[in-house]
Amino acid sequence: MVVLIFTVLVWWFVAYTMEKRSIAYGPWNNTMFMIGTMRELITPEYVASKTGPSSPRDESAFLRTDWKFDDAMVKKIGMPSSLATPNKDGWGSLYYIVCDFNNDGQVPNPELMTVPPKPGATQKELSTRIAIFSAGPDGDPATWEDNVPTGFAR
Ligand SMILES: [Ca+2]
Repeated sequence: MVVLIFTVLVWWFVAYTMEKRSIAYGPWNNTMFMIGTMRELITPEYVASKTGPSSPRDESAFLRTDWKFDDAMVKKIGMPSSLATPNKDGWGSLYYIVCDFNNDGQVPNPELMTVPPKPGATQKELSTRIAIFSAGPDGDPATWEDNVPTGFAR
């Protein structure tokens, strides 16, 4: 009987702390994971195929993930029961994406594209084909301290 009560108490405590943790860290961790896999799997060509031929191929403008990902890509990106999805971050906002559409292996640094830019940011170009970030819990891309990631330049 004592063992049973003890087991129930331990179970309750573990369930309680796990729930608290998932509330506190869920959106962050889910968003970080999602951005990590999307950065690996999504290419500018994929983005172009989703946004359609009439959409401008402008590297210096933010794209938002308001297109429909095909099921195969959603499956690849994966992460069942995540708060964050390939379309929206853990706080329900679309991601910000910058793509290397002219295929020179560089994109403008998103830190300089927000209004105002990230304080102290100077690096104009990043050596990558795609940059993805979340505006964080405040939903404002210009407040970099809560963005995921919090910056791009090294
Ligand atoms: Ca922000």
